[in-house]
Amino acid sequence: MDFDLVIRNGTVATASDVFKADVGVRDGKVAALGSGLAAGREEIDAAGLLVLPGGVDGHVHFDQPTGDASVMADDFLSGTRSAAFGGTTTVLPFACQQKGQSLHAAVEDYHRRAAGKPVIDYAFHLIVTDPTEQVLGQELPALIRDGYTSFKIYMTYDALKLNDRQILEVLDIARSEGAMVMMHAENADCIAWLTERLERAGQTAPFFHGVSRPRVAEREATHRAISLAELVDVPILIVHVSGADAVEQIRWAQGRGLRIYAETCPQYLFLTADDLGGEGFEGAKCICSPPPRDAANQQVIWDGLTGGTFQVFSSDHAPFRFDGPGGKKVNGEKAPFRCVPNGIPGVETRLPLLFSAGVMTGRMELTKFVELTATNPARMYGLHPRKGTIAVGSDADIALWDPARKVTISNAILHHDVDYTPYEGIEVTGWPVVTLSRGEVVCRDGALLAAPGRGSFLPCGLPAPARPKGAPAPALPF
Ligand code: DUC
Ligand code: ZN
Ligand code: ZN
Ligand code: ZN
Repeated sequence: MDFDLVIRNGTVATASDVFKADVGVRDGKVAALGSGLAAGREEIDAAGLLVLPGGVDGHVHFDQPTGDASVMADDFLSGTRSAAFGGTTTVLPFACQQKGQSLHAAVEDYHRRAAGKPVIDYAFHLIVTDPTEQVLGQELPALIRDGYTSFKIYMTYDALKLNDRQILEVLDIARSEGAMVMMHAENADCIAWLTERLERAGQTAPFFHGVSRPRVAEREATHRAISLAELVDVPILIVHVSGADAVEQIRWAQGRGLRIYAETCPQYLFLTADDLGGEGFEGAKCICSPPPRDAANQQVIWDGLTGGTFQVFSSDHAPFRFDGPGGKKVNGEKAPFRCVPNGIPGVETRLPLLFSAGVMTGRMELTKFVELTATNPARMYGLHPRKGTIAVGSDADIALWDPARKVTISNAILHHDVDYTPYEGIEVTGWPVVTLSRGEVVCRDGALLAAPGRGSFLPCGLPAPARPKGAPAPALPF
């Protein structure tokens, strides 16, 4: 038997095993794992390298209209290019419904935005902002059946948020259709009340963004989200968890046997509230929601990652330039924090940061790294085992990592269209040197080898983790 490609002499890691093996690829899929595989038309010598499943970034924003003068810096080309250079081979950006818009119109809009651009495979999460009878009764069930099997809902932001009654209605649809719900859990009224008080006191610099969104506002909404999900009897995934208080609620729910899943992101491990308080307007570079907390909360997030509270580690890449058009300064350098575009880039640095500070320090097992960054996101969103693992039959989405390579992160080496990185100057050990998507080399040693548009749209299956607790198990595949 021969192969299109054989990756030889590397150390393969999955979410459960680390082993020496050659990987044989045929027709874009992993066709064999073993030693002494027959020749491939192409061969890559991976001696000294780790052969990891390409990362699955389950939370990114590309080319998402904001509803004001701000403009996202990355589209589906620059965003997926940046992802690929960071060792990620699948992304799940959002297709956001605008109030008054049909869900179908939103989905079609985002497919147009993506057309001809992605260099790696992608699927969409929906964002449901306007759960009309039509949306709940027809559009959402139809889209779930068409492979849009996860959606996000917001408890804050006037343009996006649902009230508790609406949340119950959409959770009920998720339950009956088997979709995964992602929850943005922050209490909108607490934030609005604090923001007005801060503004009256003239406390509008970027630093006060963090003050306006305290952990208690996240804790309350997290608890409420859990309670609503318990009432409906449906699993949910709490996204971008920032600190100890929300973690405590999630552990409480998990300890009671509820299927409550959780995601966290690099900003909650590598940034603190102090980063919002830099010279002048510098802190705007780190404005995101929920905001970064402090060192003690970073430790709680680390413990939650290694200890099983969190299932997924995503970037929440929400790219705005600092100086450029539509960016952080779109309303001027004196703009109150409320008027600063909300979000930070990180799709390319997600994996190297966690690998270096987690795996290379001994804090996190390599298998855990793969589980959090590739396998579990694929499972949560109905893409496993096609994506997120290295197994016979899976897509040959693979990143070759040099675990010895030392890199100082700087924006000059990144491939997004943002003009800064919040992680400037951080030194990491370990870097992805070759990224393959369905057996094709997308990037190698700093060069992009893939044509825009080669990435495929992925309809998602119904995620097994979204099944309610008492639901019957699906039939075994044999
Ligand atoms: N939530 C996100 O998921 N991303 C950017 C901003 C936000 O509030
Ligand atoms: Zn349509
Ligand atoms: Zn959010
Ligand atoms: Zn996000």
